[in-house]
Amino acid sequence: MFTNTDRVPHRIVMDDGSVDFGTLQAGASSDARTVSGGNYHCTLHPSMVGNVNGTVAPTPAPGSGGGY
Ligand SMILES: [Cu+2]
Repeated sequence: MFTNTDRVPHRIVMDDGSVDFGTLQAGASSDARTVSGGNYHCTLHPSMVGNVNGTVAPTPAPGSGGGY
């Protein structure tokens, strides 16, 4: 899910075209979508790019002993 905290609309699309989050107006949030990971860009601002690594949350290695 993306939330647009900017003052202008953005439209996030996965580079492979698998998911289009649609145009998000300022302050709007997209629907929650499942993505397999990869790069994305903003179709309205092609220089805006990013990456989704597909990892939901980091998990400590078993037995690492670091803990919290
Ligand atoms: Cu944009």
